[in-house]
Amino acid sequence: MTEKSDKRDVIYSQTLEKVTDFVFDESVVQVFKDMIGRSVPGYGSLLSMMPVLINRYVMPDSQCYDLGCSLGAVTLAMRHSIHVDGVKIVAVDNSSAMVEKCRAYIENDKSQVPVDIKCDDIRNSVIENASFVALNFTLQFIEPAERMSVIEKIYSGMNKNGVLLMSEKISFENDKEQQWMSDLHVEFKKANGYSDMEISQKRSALDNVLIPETLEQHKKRLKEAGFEKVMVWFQCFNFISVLAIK
Ligand code: GEK
Repeated sequence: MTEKSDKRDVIYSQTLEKVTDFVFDESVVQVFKDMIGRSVPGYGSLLSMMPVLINRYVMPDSQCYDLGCSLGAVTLAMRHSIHVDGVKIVAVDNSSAMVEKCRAYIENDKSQVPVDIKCDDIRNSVIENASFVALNFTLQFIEPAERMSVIEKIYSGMNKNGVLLMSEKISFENDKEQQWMSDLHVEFKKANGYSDMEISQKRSALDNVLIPETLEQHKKRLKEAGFEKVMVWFQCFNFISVLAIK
């Protein structure tokens, strides 16, 4: 499907008088696929592994959640990789523009696995009978003080042996590591055609919106919430993904 949402991201390509906080509005929806692919190192590789993870961990007669679903990339991977009976997918995003476009993609998709797409804040979502929950680059947009209650709620709505897949941009305690990894992230964006000005304006827009934590902070929170095992399964520069097993 070639459409509005497949446009190239030029949102920060002109000098802005004032850079305002980043929001997931209609203008972002239109370029989102391009934006996330050119901005998040490893996003495509990570998504390409979803079928393996979903096929391995989703249990029959359970629910799968895609929290912060955007245009439904993970939801679609779930739909195409679930080979057990009685599974429903719940996809949640609090951007109405994202949800509207996500609905269109899901309606166009042939799979019969039921999907309930909700325009809601994941802080309000009810999680129940979950065997697989994806927080793919979403927790980073929640106020740090509110992250624990989101993780605790997910944990208590999951079945025994259920899996939380959580991907995040991270920071590093070691200053040199922090510098190297953010330099590599900038190199990645430049290699993908973003100018220095675009990179710098986008950074300012995300400053108060995307708040990265260290891997240690994430692991500690997940363990405190009750997850038995927390494993990093993917890393590309300052972007990681973990599996947390109940
Ligand atoms: C993907 N998972 O393509 N409640 C619900 N949604 C939220 C909230 C919230 N409190 N805060 C942010 N969002 C996707 C990519 S993008 C990551 C996820 C990125 C939503 C927000 O509207 C956006 O759609 C998504 O989380 C984050 O695999 O852009 O870096």
